[in-house]
Amino acid sequence: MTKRALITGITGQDGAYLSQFLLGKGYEVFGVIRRSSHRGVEDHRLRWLGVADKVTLLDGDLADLSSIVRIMQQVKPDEIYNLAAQSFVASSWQQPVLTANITGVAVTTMLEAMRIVKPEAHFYQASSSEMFGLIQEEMQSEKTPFYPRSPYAVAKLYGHWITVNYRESFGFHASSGILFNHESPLRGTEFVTRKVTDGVARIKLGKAHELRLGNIDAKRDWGHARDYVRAMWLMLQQEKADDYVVATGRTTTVRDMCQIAFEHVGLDMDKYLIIDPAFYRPAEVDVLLGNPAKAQQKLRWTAEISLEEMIKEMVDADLERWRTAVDG
Ligand code: NAP
Ligand code: F7E
Repeated sequence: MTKRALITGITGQDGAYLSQFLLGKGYEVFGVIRRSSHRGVEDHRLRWLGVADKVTLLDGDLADLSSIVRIMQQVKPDEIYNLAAQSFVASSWQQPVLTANITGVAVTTMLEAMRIVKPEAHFYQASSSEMFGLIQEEMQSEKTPFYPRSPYAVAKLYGHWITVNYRESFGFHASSGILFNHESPLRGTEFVTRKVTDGVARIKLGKAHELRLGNIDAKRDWGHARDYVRAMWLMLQQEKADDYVVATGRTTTVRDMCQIAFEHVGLDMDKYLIIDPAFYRPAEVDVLLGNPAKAQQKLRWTAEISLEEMIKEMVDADLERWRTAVDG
């Protein structure tokens, strides 16, 4: 029987890659799409991957339980991937209540809809390494205590624990993936990797003359979204639901990541990079480094794409976009 997957956040980076992955496994893929006055552009990532015509998009919003219940009744999914969120950490200080509602409380909306319609479905919650925040251990694993440092991270912590709670309260097959930063050519341009690769591409093509960044001493454990959506799927194929850290086990400064991008196009970073305090955060997560041992052992998952390969792929994709941009 063909398996049916429901993805919230299908129009985002991970939703697009996960759709492509699940379609490749023969799934029927459904996604929640929220109403926008910019109809026609929301599915640009799905189109970029060539899968927009192969998925079914259904109108709904995580702020609206009734829309989620109706979608759940229509789809009757075997697997539910809850990827929708206000996911930009910096914006979570500008819109803290919305972030709490969508990134946090709406996880309960998803779990309640599942409880009403399809309690036997397998559920994935997109938890985040941001929950470790002010790190309590040098390498963060499933056992490391959390210390969130932004309204986003606080909301994710709620989503994480309510997922654990429904698993323990109702026996739900509900897993939480504590994913470290993962990027791709489909990353939003507000996130630092894509801001860098897009900026480097524009500088190379003479369309920009500088790149303004905030704290370039921050360190992140960066992987590729294509690798990370595979880990999400693997979690839902296990006999028992559980929580997993998904990471590469390597951490790099923003400065060094930026250097890879500039070097790839033969430019001297120091000539273009400007430190702009406007991009500093009220509270910073200085360093993250994940320990993926459990995912490696139990899921047989490992990150396959290196930071260098990924940044080069992203720069090349941005060069191509700007070369062919009609208004560029
Ligand atoms: P993203 O590109 O920002 O995508 C977020 C998705 O959520 C978009 O499809 C967005 O729809 C949707 N969404 C936002 N508010 C919604 C609402 N009220 N109702 C329905 N949909 C809504 O994020 P991503 O990078 O793919 O990340 C996917 C998930 O993993 C997020 O939960 C994120 O917090 C989490 N995460 C990401 C990373 C990472 O490094 N990428 C790491 C750990 C965890 P629109 O297109 O309409 O805006
Ligand atoms: O920042 C520093 C910034 O916005 C990374 C989300 O997917 O991953 C992401 O959250 C670092 C921070 O990602 C700029 O201060 C310096 O230390 O790319 P980012 P993030 O905040 O780590 C986690 C795992 C998630 O769950 C989130 O959803 O880079 N930085 N200068 C900058 N960051 C940005 N955005 N822009 C700058 O100019």
